[in-house]
Amino acid sequence: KREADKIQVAELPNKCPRRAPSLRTDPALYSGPFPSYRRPSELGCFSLDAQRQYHGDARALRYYSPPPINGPGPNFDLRDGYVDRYQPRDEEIREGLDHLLRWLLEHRGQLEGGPGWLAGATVTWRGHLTKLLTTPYERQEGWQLAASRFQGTLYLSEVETPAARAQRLARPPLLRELMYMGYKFEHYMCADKPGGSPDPTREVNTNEGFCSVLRSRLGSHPLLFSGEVDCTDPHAPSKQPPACYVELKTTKEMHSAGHWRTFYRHKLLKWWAQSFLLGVPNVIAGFRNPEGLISSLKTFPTMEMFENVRNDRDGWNPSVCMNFCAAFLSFAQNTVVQDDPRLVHLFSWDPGSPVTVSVHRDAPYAFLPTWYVEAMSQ
Ligand code: 0WD
Ligand code: CA
Repeated sequence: KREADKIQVAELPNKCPRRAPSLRTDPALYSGPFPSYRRPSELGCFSLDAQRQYHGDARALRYYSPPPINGPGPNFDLRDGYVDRYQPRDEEIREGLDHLLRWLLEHRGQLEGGPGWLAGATVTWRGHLTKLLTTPYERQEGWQLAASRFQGTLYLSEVETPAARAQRLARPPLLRELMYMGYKFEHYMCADKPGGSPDPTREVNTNEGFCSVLRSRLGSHPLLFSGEVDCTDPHAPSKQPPACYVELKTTKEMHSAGHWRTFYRHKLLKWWAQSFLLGVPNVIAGFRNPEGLISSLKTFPTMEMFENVRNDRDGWNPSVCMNFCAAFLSFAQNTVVQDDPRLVHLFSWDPGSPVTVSVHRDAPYAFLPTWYVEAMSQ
């Protein structure tokens, strides 16, 4: 396993013995058998309220409440409330890993796996792992991940690239509305209480969120990560999280085999990576027409998504995604040797290039907050 990981790190030519190591991302390099991935188990959860305040409980969890099967079918107006009932989160506030670190600080004494388990683990957001999984197939957006080792644990926190920041600040009005529509769909599909009905007249406030904290392991890499969960299904066959969780998505109504093919090759890869990591068994898609109405729904079981591209030469392969992620974790573990919360190894990737590394100290890249480092050092 270790040997296999090493091969992917570009060999240093003799003429240039001091060149910094890098990691290639070509899919062909990672097409081995599917690596072991421990079934994710939930360690706990937390909620962020309408003011983005942390609570160590499930108060922001919502309950899956789809329209009745024998009813008239959905007719959700996703644009409703965009102008007058929308409270978007302030995206200038960079939270890094802070909420997850607060959870970890408050539960570090109760972690299963023994006292040494955390020291050998990687701690991050699920969303960061999703980006790693899809990297071998990504042709548009690069990423930067900051890494620090502290008390043995490797922490990974995304840094917004200059290109991503520029794109966010210049986000076209149509794209802004599209983002709102994704959240609005959740309000048509979820209730605040089990057995309750959705209330689409309520304001959409994207500060609110429910996050699950999970333990898993990819190959030899123990993982502790957190991801935002849309809702839980009170009627799910398993009441045990994450098996009861449901991911909600909206996508354009499709009208040709070509549309479906493109959807399978690109969007479904992202849906699969995100839900597979956390162990969410089903993604419910709402298809929206050009007027912003959802008129049909479809369930995509996470474990069946790959079937849509299994025989497609231009499709994606889950083994490649997971093998690359494992190789990146080995690369990061081997690169970040010094245990120092103020030291940052910045891993940068742009499509078509290998992952490269640069080293930084303190601001602006250090991301482990003083309150965390001090409390953990007590
Ligand atoms: O500060 C940062 N750089 C980031 C913070 C980047 C990514 C995430 N986060 C935080 C957010 O504060 C959020 O509470 O992590 C949480 C979500 O974590 P995740 O589950 O690891 O992220 P991801 O899988 O990318 O997204 C899950 C959902 C999204 O749903 P869709 O259906 O669009 O995938 O979390 C929401 C979004 O609804 N979300 C965010 N909400 C607020 N701020 C953000 C964000 N930056 N990113 C995703
Ligand atoms: Ca969602």
